[in-house]
Amino acid sequence: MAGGRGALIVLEGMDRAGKSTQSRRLVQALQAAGHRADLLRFPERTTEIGRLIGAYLSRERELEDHVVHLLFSANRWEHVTSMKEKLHQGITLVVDRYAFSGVAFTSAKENFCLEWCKQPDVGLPKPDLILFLQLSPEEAAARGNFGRERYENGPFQKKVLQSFHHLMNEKTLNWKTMDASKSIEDLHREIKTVAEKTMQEVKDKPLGELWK
Ligand code: T5A
Ligand code: NA
Repeated sequence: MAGGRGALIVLEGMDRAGKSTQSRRLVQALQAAGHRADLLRFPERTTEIGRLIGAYLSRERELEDHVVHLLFSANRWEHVTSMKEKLHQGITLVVDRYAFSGVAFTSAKENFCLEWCKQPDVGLPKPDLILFLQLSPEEAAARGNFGRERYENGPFQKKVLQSFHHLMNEKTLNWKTMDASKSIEDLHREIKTVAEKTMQEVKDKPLGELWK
């Protein structure tokens, strides 16, 4: 393919770290610089599965913990065909949360191990870059709207952070930790620089499979 494939770039981090803000800014900046880039987010709440997840998160409905975990994973799998098509057409995908959130949140619950949590997402397109937006729970709580949805409480968030640290120790994945306490603009500039470098590096490399 002439221009090569697009990069799969994931933003992860604690709630309120600025993942959605930075994902949007990155896609806009890449497009403005003449790159082809699209924004994705998980959960993608517009599908049937996504609406069920949305109702669970807003506490409109209860679901058994294993069921919710598998639904979050299914919500990623239902987008895999279109993700692969876009990447192979040379479109870079910026993804607001991915399988790492899935594993970190469920494994923070009682009686869930990391290995069980990873299985449903094994084989998803493997990110070329995972940016972990780091922010202390105190700084996160000081940002808007914290505490309305399920999972948005301090003790649970601390367990989620521990799970993320376990996942970040895996050297087969390209994690980069970013200081999310910086201003939106400063953080954006840093993210754009690493993203463009990754896009250049992976364009002639095959797309990998996650945790395989
Ligand atoms: N989940 C998710 C699972 O359990 N399993 C899964 O598989 C997946 C994918 C929903 C929940 O689902 C869980 C994790 C979550 O609990 P969501 O819809 O992504 O996930 O959550 P949201 O509530 O939409 O987003 P977050 O709380 O994670 O926030 P963001 O996206 O990190 O932060 P953002 O950009 O919305 O910013 C938050 C606020 O801070 C300000 C913004 O203006 C905004 O007001 N802000 C800054 N302020 C100062 N300095 C900066 N640098 C700032 N950047 C942003
Ligand atoms: Na978000």
